[in-house]
Amino acid sequence: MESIRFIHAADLHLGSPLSVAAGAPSLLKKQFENSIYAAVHKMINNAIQFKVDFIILAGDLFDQENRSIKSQLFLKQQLELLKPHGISVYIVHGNHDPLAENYAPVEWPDNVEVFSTVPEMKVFYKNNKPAAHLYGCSYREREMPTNIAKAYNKQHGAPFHIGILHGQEKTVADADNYAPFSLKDLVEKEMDYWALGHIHTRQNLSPHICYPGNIQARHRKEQGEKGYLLVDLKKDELDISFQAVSNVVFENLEISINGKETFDHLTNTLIKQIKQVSLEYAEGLWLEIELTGSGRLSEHLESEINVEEWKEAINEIGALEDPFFYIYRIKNKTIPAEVTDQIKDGEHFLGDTHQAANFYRSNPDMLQREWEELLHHPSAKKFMSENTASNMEVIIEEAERTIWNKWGRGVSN
Ligand SMILES: [Mn+2]
Repeated sequence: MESIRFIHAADLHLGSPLSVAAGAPSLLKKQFENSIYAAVHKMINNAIQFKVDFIILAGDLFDQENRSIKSQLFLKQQLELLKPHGISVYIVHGNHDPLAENYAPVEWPDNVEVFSTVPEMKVFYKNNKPAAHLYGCSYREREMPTNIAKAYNKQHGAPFHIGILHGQEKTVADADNYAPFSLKDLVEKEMDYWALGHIHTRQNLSPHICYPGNIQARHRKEQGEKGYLLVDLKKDELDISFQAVSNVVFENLEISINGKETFDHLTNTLIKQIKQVSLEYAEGLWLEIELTGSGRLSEHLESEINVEEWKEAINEIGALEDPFFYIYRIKNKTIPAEVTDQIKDGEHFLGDTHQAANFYRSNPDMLQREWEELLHHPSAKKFMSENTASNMEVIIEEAERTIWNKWGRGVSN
């Protein structure tokens, strides 16, 4: 029976600057800096081990238009490893690594096929017979305002048809410059599979139209395990499995201090919760911890020195775990016990503060409007900054905490 097996990856972003929390130990920083290379290498080994027919790289292989020579030589050397195994590679270039840009060129080995900047078809042969038609188009410039998918024309003569596209659905904000398409455009082409790239979060637009996401997280906002898709295409059958290859994984965890009377109790709970984050492949976890709830420990968590010391102590434990974990930030969102007690006892001002904070949380527009008024206030404006949209939640938190600490203490003393 006819079948093909391939790897679909995208958005390697080789050469991406990886900035990390300033306090991280140098060993971890090094490991993180090397993480994309390690992930790509793991994928190449998998390709050989899983005996795939070919690999599709759906754009943004390199992070910058100038493509560091280091990244190019690395990728070339990796793709060469596939050659003795008869594994081909199909590449389209995206907005980060367009073809027209000026870069020091590296010649690809002959098992690599790069799609040009006009939509074209390439034939994959298996046992000397056409086994798949692949359709693709590389970006010439950083911007690709045309709907190139529309120009992919299915040509009969092979059992399987695969579209490769670095682009974004029209309905997504900022799609205009990234080969915007509608789901209908893709469905109408009647491909067996669409290998998409550009969106860094793994997602399927339909069972056979998929973004694999990027291969390794580059910062805290790219959470969870990352990797590629392993695709098995048979007649009337499609099998897709996600394969994790990212070395370093970012996660956020929320821990409640409710009912925790001591730091060792809280520490045990935290470590237990960290261990529940299951990792398929990664060597370690980079964590942001958000502390919530209310209780005695809240008061101690207000001291930055305490939090820093506690964090260091937990990180010493984390360094010895396998996979290791490293906490790069602890956010304290706990409410001091005395504040909740006072609110319970009818302390109306603290209660009102809490209500007002919740009101602004659910009506950020209102806060934005009041903020803008303050921007023009003769004496307040020098303390204000305009870039607040993404920080509204933090501003509300800080305001609430400041009021609790000043007023709450004042009343109880
Ligand atoms: Mn892109």
